[in-house]
Amino acid sequence: MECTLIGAPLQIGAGQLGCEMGPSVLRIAGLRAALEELGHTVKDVGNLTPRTFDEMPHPNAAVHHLGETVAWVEALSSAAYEHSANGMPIFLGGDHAISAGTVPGLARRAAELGRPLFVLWLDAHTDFHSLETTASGNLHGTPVAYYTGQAGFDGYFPTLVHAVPTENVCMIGIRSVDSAEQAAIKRTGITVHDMRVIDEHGVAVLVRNFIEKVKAANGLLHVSFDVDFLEPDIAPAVGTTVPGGATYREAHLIMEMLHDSNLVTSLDIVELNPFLDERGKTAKLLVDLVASLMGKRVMDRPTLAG
Ligand code: NNH
Ligand code: MN
Ligand code: MN
Ligand code: MN
Repeated sequence: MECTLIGAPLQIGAGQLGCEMGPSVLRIAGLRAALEELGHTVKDVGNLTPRTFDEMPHPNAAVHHLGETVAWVEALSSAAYEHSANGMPIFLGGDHAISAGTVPGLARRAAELGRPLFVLWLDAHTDFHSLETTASGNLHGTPVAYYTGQAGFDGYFPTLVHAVPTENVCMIGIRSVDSAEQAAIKRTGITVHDMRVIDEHGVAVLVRNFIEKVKAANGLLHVSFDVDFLEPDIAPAVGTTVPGGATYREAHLIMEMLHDSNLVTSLDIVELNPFLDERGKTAKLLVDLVASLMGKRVMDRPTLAG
């Protein structure tokens, strides 16, 4: 498969600086070599840069860096559309606000292909705030509300042409939800598997059910991987660690099952803050997880996920 690496060094969507270094450190940790070892061809198009922007005020005074975020969303949406024409785009974040650009660009591609886009959101958080409800004002907490077409972005974020139906979004790993998000998400078709659901059922059945749904609809599948999905002990390099995250094997199993499904067409790796890492350990784990998603396995075995 042809993989395209697209760096998106956006950091002001998060509450702490440092995600700007994410793309560089994912490259330094050996992402290209890991993919090539699996037989993929890799094209690294370098890092995106947004157009010049003016800062945009918002009635919610907590909201910050809105103008800069909007410029990135535009650049990312175009890049996602362009680089999804063939092969597999892998977006190297950057904070999670990048998904407010990547997902709409991919949704435009899906619409052109006449296929529905599905999103697997691996995260401790639901990122379902509108510009009105966010209390932190950190725009990495808003992408899902935006790309599913919820109210409260008009006149600020680019007009959304291809919203992802909420029924096509599945979240796994959730363990920190603000009350406004909780209230809003309940009114949607989003599948939210919090850690309790993982504890009770295991990740395999959750992933298998979603894979079946995507397969039945002949969908494209975008995976958005927030570092804080993982247990902080194994992945400390993120500004918003929440205890009780996915274990090493749970994360690998999800990636391995997704690989076997043959459905994944694009990927975001977001929220890596190398300033907080311990000798590159989080970055190396992320490279290993991408390798599992792209076909690395311990032993050849019959496919169970299909
Ligand atoms: N819900 C919180 C906020 O909006 C936290 C969001 N932080 C994240 N999301 N890291 O993945 O500020
Ligand atoms: Mn997130
Ligand atoms: Mn169109
Ligand atoms: Mn998160």
